Parts: sequence; C-alpha cells; structure tokens
Amino acid sequence: VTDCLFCGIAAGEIAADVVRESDGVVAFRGVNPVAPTHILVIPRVHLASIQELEHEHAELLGEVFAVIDEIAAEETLSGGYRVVTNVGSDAGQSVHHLHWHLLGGRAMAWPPG
Ligand code: DGP
Repeated sequence: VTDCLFCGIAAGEIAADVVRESDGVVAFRGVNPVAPTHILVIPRVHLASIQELEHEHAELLGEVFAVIDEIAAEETLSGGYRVVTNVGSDAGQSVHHLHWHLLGGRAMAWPPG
C-alpha cells in the first residue's frame, strides 16, 4: 500500500534492521525499543490490524508464530518474553500495518500500562 511505512520496509524500499525474512513475513528491530529485544514481525500483505484477519490467513499466522519462536531462541530469551499486537487508538496503535511486538530481555510488568 502506497504511503505505508511497513509496506515500504517489507519491500526493501525503506531501511530497517531486518533480522528474518520469509515468503510471508518480515521481522525487524523497531525504532525506540522499549526492551533490550524489541522486534516487530509483520506480514508482507497489508492488513491494518488483527481485525482484518480471515480464515485464509491461517497459514500466514502459523508462519508469524514460528518466526517469533525462532527469533526468541536466537535472541536467547530463555527467561521468557512477551508478544503484543496493538489494535486501534485505545491500545496505542501508531502504525496501521499489522505487527506483533516481540519484547524480551527484561522482566515485564503486569498489567501493561
Ligand atoms: P504500535 O504503537 O503498536 O503501532 O507500534 C509501532 C512500532 O513501530 C513501534 O515499535 C516503533 C516502530 N516504528 C515506527 N516507525 C518505525 C520505522 O520507521 N522503522 C522501524 N524500524 N520501526 C518503526
């Protein structure tokens, strides 16, 4: 989608610190990390948020979580980690291309702010 930052990163048109890529997904380090490991996992296809997921995306979702698992092992997040996806303004979603935050490397508070 034109003017979508994460479509630009997925296409390689906008620079990012990409840590993993596959047919369906791209993972890269976010700017302004809020944890020692803060990686964003996105589908290449433009979806605004999980609200736009359909049954046809089942395989893609499997890929997303397989990639998260692989990155968590690579980043040696053996103490655990958190996976978050923000939807809409109450959750503070600022980029409207579906993404999961993989956060780790420090203890997390609960409930989240
Ligand atoms: P959210 O608030 O859930 O929509 O998260 C947006 C994430 O995107 C946040 O972790 C910061 C990251 N981000 C925003 N702009 C850029 C950018 O230009 N490059 C990279 N690598 N990450 C970005």
